[in-house]
Amino acid sequence: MINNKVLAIILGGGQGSRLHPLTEERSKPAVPIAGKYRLVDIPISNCINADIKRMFVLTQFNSASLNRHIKDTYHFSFFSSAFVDVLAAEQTPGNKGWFQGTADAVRQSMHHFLRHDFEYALILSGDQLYQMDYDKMIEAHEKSNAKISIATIPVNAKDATSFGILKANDENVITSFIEKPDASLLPDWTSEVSDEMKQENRNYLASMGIYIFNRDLLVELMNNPSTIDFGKEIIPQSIHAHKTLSFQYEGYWTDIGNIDSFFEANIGLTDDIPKFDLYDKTKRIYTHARMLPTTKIAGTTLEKTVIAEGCLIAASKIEQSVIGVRSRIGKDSVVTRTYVMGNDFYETLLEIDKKKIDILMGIGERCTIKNAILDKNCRIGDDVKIIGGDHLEDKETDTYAIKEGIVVIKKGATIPNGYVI
Ligand code: ADQ
Ligand code: ADP
Repeated sequence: MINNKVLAIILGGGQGSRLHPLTEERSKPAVPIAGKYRLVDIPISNCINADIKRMFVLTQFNSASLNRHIKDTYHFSFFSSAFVDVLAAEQTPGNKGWFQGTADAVRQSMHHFLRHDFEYALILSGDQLYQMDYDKMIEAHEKSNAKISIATIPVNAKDATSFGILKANDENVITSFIEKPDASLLPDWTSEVSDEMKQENRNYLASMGIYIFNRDLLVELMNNPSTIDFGKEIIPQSIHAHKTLSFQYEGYWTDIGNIDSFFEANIGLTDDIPKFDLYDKTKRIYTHARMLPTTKIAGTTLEKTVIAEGCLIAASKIEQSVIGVRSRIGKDSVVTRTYVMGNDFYETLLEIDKKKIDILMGIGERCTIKNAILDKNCRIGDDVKIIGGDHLEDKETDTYAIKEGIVVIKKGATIPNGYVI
């Protein structure tokens, strides 16, 4: 039965440029991950797996790829009330056309939510990789008669400064909260955690940015136009006025909001036992069903590599890499620790001939590519060397950007034969 009590609100990204240049031409929820999915598929799939089938995705701008992806992927029965709707920031006389922060995004979209019956709003972040059963959180919320619940996870001191950190009493009711505390304040913010977490030095309880709000309270809180963010204002101001529960989670969860964490999360899928399990049939991750042909590989040594459908691969070696749909990799090329997002379409032999394309989509012959992300539809010529690493300084050109040693080739960029980065 559809979870009729819950309306999900997925926060699809602010103005921030943390995932730039992957977000240069698309909104953040549309960024491709794991070779065949998009960021937004993660929270949507978690919702579907918990039978929550009414979802709004809030995003800063309407991108064609996001709308097409949602429209082509999430087909619910005509007779069901299920939907996934994208709400992009709207320009009205009263606002400048951007969501100013997470709470502001929810506030500006309240009129859309209130048209639906729901008891609880489940507010989710659109840039996290995890598989969590929201049902258990909703159950705990109901049982405790809380007005707000926050999913929490133990983290170590290094990570604690980038999250909301909280303390809870024996009944898991949150008693104090601080958003992104300075390292000097941390000694006051440790919590009692399980032995397993203690061993990993994860002594701080962090907010996962996943919230349940009772409908009436959310309406009341959104009536105050001066609050911009959940983490900075709404949560710290609410915990003393309204019963707020900590729902502790200890499974795999990672923020993939910047290039470095996005890269590591993707490459992590090539581990022997990846922390994020795409093969668990009880926690399926859904995406666009493309009906692509199988992948063809000739003469390639593959080490710890995942390859999506429809690829044509003749490389000599691919190691610790994620190769996305319709990728083409030429002879004698070596690809290491790289996320190749793949292509949106195939170039036919006729097209190649007619347009006199000299650099085909994909990776050419005799290339060496390491520590890189290749966005969709890139054209990498022959004999190209792209070698990311700590030796590289951050920089940006028309065709690529370097962030924390990772080389990101922009969507549709052409890298000429023999080019070296
Ligand atoms: P941050 O992740 O720093 O901390 P924020 O930048 O507000 O918080 O982003 C939360 C989510 O909302 C992200 O998915 C982001 O893309 C999205 N988002 C941000 N601004 C938005 C906007 N204007 N419109 C639409 N979506 C927007 C928060 C909490 C911390 C908590 C961490 C956990 O504030 O307390 O620890 O999440 O990751
Ligand atoms: P994805 O694989 O990312 O989910 P699709 O399989 O839906 O995306 O295809 C991506 C988009 O590329 C589609 O909108 C498709 O129409 C478009 N596309 C297909 N062929 C071409 C082409 N020759 N030139 C540009 N875009 C194309």
